[in-house]
Amino acid sequence: MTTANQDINFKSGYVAILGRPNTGKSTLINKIAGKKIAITSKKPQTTRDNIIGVHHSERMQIVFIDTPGYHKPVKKLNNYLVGQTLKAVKDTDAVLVLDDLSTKFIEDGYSAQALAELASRRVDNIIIGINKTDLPSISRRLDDAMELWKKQSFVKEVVPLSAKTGKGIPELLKLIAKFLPEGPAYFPENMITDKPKYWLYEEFIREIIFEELQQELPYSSAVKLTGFEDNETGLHLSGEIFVERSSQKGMVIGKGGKMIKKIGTRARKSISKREKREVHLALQVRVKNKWSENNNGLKEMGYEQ
Ligand SMILES: Nc1nc2c(ncn2[C@@H]2O[C@H](COP(=O)(O)OP(=O)(O)O)[C@@H](O)[C@H]2O)c(=O)[nH]1
Ligand SMILES: [Mg+2]
Repeated sequence: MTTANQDINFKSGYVAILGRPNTGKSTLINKIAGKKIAITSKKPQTTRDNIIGVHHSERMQIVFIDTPGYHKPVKKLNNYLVGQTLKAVKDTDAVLVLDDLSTKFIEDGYSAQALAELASRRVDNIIIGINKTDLPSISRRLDDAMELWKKQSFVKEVVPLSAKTGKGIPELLKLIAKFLPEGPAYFPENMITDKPKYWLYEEFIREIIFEELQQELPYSSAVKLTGFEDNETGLHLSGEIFVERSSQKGMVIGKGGKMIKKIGTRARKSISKREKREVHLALQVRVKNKWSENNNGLKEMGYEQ
């Protein structure tokens, strides 16, 4: 008996998604995986780990890796994010560099172009995805941008995309197939990510923190799930939000506990929507002095190199 996966023509491989912060990498991997596995936000540097999202089809399997994005390291945490991004590029069959044409001023020198060049030193197959083409401001400039990218010798393909609407994704998958070797599937068909459920829930809570809190606070926050019980009355979760200073703790809790209540309610609804079931969530706020600035702090929050 043969299954699709044992078919000699079956193809499989890894594709890392690289790009400046906010170009839509996490939005794209969610669309490809068909379910929310990576959190997204209007704020840059939301993603902190490499996240695998698997595309399954009858003839191939593509394992995409969402990365935190390349940017100038300022704190230890930024160092970690950049390290994760570079790690993802290793041993991949192709790299997809997302460009959203929106960054006019590159303060740290890493334009989409510089990133693509950096990746091309490690991987032969560089694909450029021009994302957010659903926005008129971008679609207007699409032809010119594609022309420019195609002139680059290290670029194999250029594809217009909208991670938001899904436009261009079938074409992208087809292009990638050309670069994949024949081989068996790496992941079983029902598996769309490598991350465990508790990790996803921590991330869903962190996403709300990015939406509700301003300035440095989201970047100083980490979430740890401390309780996880699954029974007939629903999912019972408890977690801790870590910040770096006691003044920040006050802001996360808010006047009369208003803010922490809001975060808890929104996170509960978001997890409940994904799991399509009742969720109970209890949150506490704790201070871990300057955790994002030293190796021990990072390790404690689960960000280990
Ligand atoms: N209009 C539009 N917005 C997008 C698209 N892809 C992502 N975004 C938005 O861009 C922001 C950053 O997206 P995210 O996936 O978090 O970017 P990442 O930092 O590269 O992972 C979010 O507000 C997304 O909703 C797209 O195709 N079209
Ligand atoms: Mg992201």
